Amino acid sequence: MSTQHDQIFAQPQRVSDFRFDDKVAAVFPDMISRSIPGYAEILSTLGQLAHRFVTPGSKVYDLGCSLGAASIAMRRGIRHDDVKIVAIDNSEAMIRRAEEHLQAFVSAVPVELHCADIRAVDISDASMVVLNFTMQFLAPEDRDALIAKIYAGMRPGGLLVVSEKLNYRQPKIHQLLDDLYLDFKRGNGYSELEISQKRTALENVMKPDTLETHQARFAAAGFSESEVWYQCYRFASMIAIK
Ligand code: GEK
Repeated sequence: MSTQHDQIFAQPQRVSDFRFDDKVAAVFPDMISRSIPGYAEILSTLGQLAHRFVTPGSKVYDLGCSLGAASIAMRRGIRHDDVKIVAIDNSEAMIRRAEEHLQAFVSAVPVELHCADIRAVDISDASMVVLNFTMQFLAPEDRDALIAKIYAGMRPGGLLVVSEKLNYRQPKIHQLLDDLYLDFKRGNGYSELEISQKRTALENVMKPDTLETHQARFAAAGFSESEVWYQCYRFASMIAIK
């Protein structure tokens, strides 16, 4: 699968709100791997977690699947042939390309792709649910209901993985971890102009929560245990067990 270099914000432009359109979908693998520390490690751990948590005859959900990278990673770990992965994204450009990505890898585990809003889909009989950097794009007031719906649709003992960009409660810590994150982006070849224009584009679109908010939400939904398993600068991946 050819991957184009992300140059979307390289030239000065009148910046509008970020959208997951065709232009973004075309450069997405390059964009996400240069923008999220630990993205590759998080994906490979999703495979390990799928190996341990996905049970026979159950469903696995990849919510906000983009090009299907998490589904591809989980497929590698799943040990049962009567499992189905349901991968959902509301960007048509992403879903179209996800189809091609998934076909490029052979697997016995079927992946059903849907172009839909994750707030509107049914979740049932799930042994594993993944929100890999998706919930941050939902309106904050919709997040509690989404996690509660996921909990209700999961089998006991099932695993929820939520990876997100974070805000920190303490201002000096927040500033420091943000600065370190910007250094990470510079180190991956993004210019100051690209960094600042992308930031402006995301301002109204991506609203990070604090870790405390995430933890309280998992507990309120009924998850018996939750923890951060990966954290770097402004990013974390969390697990919650029903
Ligand atoms: C990965 N998980 O590579 N309903 C469905 N999809 C949505 C919604 C919604 N309400 N809101 C946003 N999306 C992927 C990466 S990217 C993360 C996920 C990022 C989709 C949106 O279209 C986009 O494809 C995805 O969530 C977020 O593991 O770009 O930082």
